[in-house]
This record gives sequence, structure tokens and C-alpha cells, in this order.
Amino acid sequence: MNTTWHVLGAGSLGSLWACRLARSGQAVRLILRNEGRLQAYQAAGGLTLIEQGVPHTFAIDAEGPEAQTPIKRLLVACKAYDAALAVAALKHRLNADSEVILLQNGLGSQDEVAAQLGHARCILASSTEGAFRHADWQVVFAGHGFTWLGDPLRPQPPDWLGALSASGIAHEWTADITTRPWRKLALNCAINPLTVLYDCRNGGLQSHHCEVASLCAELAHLLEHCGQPAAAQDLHSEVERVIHATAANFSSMHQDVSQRRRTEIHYLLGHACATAQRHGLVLAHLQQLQVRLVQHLNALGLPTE
Ligand code: NAD
Ligand code: KPL
Repeated sequence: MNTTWHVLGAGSLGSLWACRLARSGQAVRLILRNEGRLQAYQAAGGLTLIEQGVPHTFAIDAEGPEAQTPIKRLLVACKAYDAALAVAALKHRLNADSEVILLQNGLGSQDEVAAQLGHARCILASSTEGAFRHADWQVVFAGHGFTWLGDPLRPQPPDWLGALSASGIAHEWTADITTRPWRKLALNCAINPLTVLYDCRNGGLQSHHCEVASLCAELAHLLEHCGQPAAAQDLHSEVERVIHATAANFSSMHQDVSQRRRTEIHYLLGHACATAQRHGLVLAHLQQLQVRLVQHLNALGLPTE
């Protein structure tokens, strides 16, 4: 029997991974938040993946927090702000041979998880795939993309990348994994907060060209200062390209705010501003953007962390 993929967090991305892995014959087991969620999942009869409007249900095994069996491979698919606490609750089931794959967007949560673990190997993943929940236990595969994986401490790839290929998960193992999340963080910082503040689709930022350009210049400066020159290259032109290519879409942060969900601000703009401060950089536009976004979230009664 192949090693079980324990999937922590059966939300959008976790369900997308779980369904594709299960479909290709991998052993998959969901770890759900509590007994109530486990009962609701069992009543639903499995996870449903909707691709191009066509639903397929997979009767994937699941367990609640009381399970005690060792975990060899853990895919962490919670939001960045939930990851460390969720992994800490499983610490006693992980050992030096365990591998923990972190799918969180932004930066900072990966270090928080690693600090909980010490012993297990942490693999970082940065993904441009898109998925959203249609209803409980139902996920829509909204955008094909690519996932970069890597381990900043150990360059050798794990032995399960073939399982990802067999599951149709487009990916690449890279020795330089930190460039990807930094680049994505910079893109997200240049686009997402402004879409929230101007309450617009990504394309609406075409009317705020100067503001976007100033943010990109500061973000590129930050990336260069913190040892990420590759992530800084042509940042502004890529941001403009993404704004154009996704003009009709609402950014993920805009969607979170409009649905009154907690955002990952702390791991995106918050991480960029904290890093700038640590390096003694004064990035006026970026810091002002954070102040405006925090005020906006406060006014809406949403968490600012
Ligand atoms: P989501 O909110 O849909 O799913 C997170 C799930 O984790 C929820 O079901 C939640 O109940 C569960 N969870 C939280 N704490 C838990 C715990 N202690 N035990 C068990 N389950 C727990 O979020 P998502 O959209 O799947 O995003 C997950 C991460 O992936 C985020 O960091 C996001 O930025 C990143 N990401 C998402 C997408 C996407 O298209 N959805 C794409 C790229 C990156
Ligand atoms: O990743 C994104 C998001 O909405 O989170 C894009 C589309 C790149 C905008 O920043």
C-alpha cells in the first residue's frame, strides 16, 4: 500500500488535492476539525470535485481530532492564520521521518509551523491553481495553474513527485523555493489591498496606474534588500500583465472581505511591512497601504491580523 496522504483542512485547495490524489489511486485521509464536521462529512458521503461543470464524488476516508495513528505525509491546506495551531495539535503523530507539505499563500506561516515541529521535514508549496467551495464538501476547480515545491534546508526531492504527475497536479521541484512565494506575495500586495480599498475587480486598477507603479517600485526595493533579487525582476510589468489578464476577476482578498471572511493580510502586506521594518527600510506607500487596509477592515468589523 502506498503512503497515506493525510490532508489537514478540507477546504478549497485541500479538497482539490485530495480528490485528484484519490482519483489516481493514492491513499488519502482527511483530517477534520471536530466530531461534528466528521459526522457532516460522513452524511455527505464524500468530497465532490466539479470540473468544467461536471461533478464527481470521491468517498475519501476521514478522521476527527481524536485519531492517534502516526502520520508519514501531511498536506497542510488550512489558511495561513490557522496552520500552526492545526499542525501543533498533530505534533505527537509526526516524527523525524514525516514530511509536512505547506500550501499556504504568503509568508510567515511556514516559519510558524516549522517552529512547532522541529523534527519533521517541511516542504513549501507555492501554487497558482484556483479553487473555490461551491457548498460544504464540494469544490470547483476554477483555474488550472502550477505548483512549485521545495525545501530550503534540503535540496533533494521527495520520492512522491511521480504521484503528483499521475494525479494531474502540474508541478516542479525547485532548489530555490523561496523566490516563488516572495514573488507571489509581491503580486498580491500590489493588487489585492487596492481592489479591497477601491471595491473593484482587478481590472479596475487600470485607473490607479500611478499608485500600482509606486507600490511595485517599493516592493521591488524590498525584495532586493532581503536577498530576493530574482523575485524583484520586472515586477511592475508582471503586475500590469496580471491586472490585464485577470481584469474581470475579483482578487482573493476582495472575495474574502465581501464574504466577511478573515483575510490573510498578516501573511501578505503585514509580512512585507514587518520585513521592511526589520531591514530599516522606509516604504511610505506600502506602509500607508497597510494603515488604510487595517482601517478599512476595522470599519467593517473584520480581523486585522
Ligand atoms: P479554505 O478556507 O477553503 O480551507 C481551509 C480549511 O481548513 C477549512 O475547511 C477549515 O475548516 C480548515 N481548517 C482550519 N483549521 C483546521 C483544523 N485545526 N483542523 C482541520 N481543518 C482545519 O481555504 P483555501 O482557499 O483552501 O486556502 C488554503 C490556503 O491555500 C490559503 O493559504 C490560501 O491562500 C492558499 N491558496 C488557495 C488557493 C485557492 O484557489 N483556494 C490557491 C492558492 C493558494
Ligand atoms: O493571486 C491573486 C489573488 O487574487 O490572490 C491574483 C489574481 C494574482 C491577484 O493578486
